[in-house]
Amino acid sequence: LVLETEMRVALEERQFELYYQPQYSLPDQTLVGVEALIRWHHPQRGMLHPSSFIPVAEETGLIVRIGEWALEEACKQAMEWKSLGATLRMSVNLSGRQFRQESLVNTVTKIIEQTGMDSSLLELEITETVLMEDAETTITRLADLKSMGVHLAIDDFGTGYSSMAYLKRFPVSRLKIDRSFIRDIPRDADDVAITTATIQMAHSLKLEVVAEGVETKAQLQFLLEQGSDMVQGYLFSHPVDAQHMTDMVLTGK
Ligand code: G
Ligand code: G
Ligand code: MN
Ligand code: NA
Repeated sequence: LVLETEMRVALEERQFELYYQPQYSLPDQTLVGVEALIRWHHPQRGMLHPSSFIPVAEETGLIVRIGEWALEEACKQAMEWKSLGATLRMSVNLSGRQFRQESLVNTVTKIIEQTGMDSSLLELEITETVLMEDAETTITRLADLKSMGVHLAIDDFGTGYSSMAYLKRFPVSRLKIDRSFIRDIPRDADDVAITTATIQMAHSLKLEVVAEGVETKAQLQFLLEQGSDMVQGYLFSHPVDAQHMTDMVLTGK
């Protein structure tokens, strides 16, 4: 309850901030996009990561307002980078409650209009678990979003229970392999097998693959060999604030 009140205040007093983690295409390792990741500068407790407040925001429903703020902020930032000559895709996370919100499509439309966002640069990430919860409804919701020109990605792929039949029917462009499968590559033979198979399956379904949590050169080498389309992780960069990301955008790294 305290946290809920504090989050309402945080929205009003602009205590939330977006960090950005770069994503690179393979094999060229060009900077092609960023994932927006929310942070909370709590007046007493310092910088808080989403794991400490997003679940509560989700329970109380405040995630809807926080999510609108994040989407608007991310779109503004993408357009600012575009004005500097850098056309980067902007990936924004949607939680289950946001994805199921009746008003989602209207909200996304409104924010795209207000910020002048190029909708083809916007990607919404939804976890595999959320997508599979009510898969039939998911299909129409995804189709509505796609008709706006927005791209869709399945986040944390491999941690949920995807049905291949639905994967085929979901109008998504990308699949993000959860970092738990990348962590022990190349040492863990199971993770090597799972990641190899996931990349092959995704490509058979004409989906692009983003490998998350890439921390080592050996992991990168493996992903290059297996044909992962994109990588994201500490090997390249931690999530950084807008100013730092702008510096990276301007130097192309
Ligand atoms: O930033 P990491 O460092 O701690 O992020 C942890 C989790 O928080 C991730 O699973 C991510 O999807 C989620 N997250 C980060 N930013 C947002 C956001 O703006 N909205 C939602 N709904 N989830 C977010
Ligand atoms: O669930 P989602 O994929 O949206 O969350 C991204 C989370 O992964 C963020 O918390 C981000 O800080 C974290 N992250 C990004 N790159 C790495 C990495 O290379 N290693 C680890 N351990 N975590 C990472
Ligand atoms: Mn994500
Ligand atoms: Na993820």
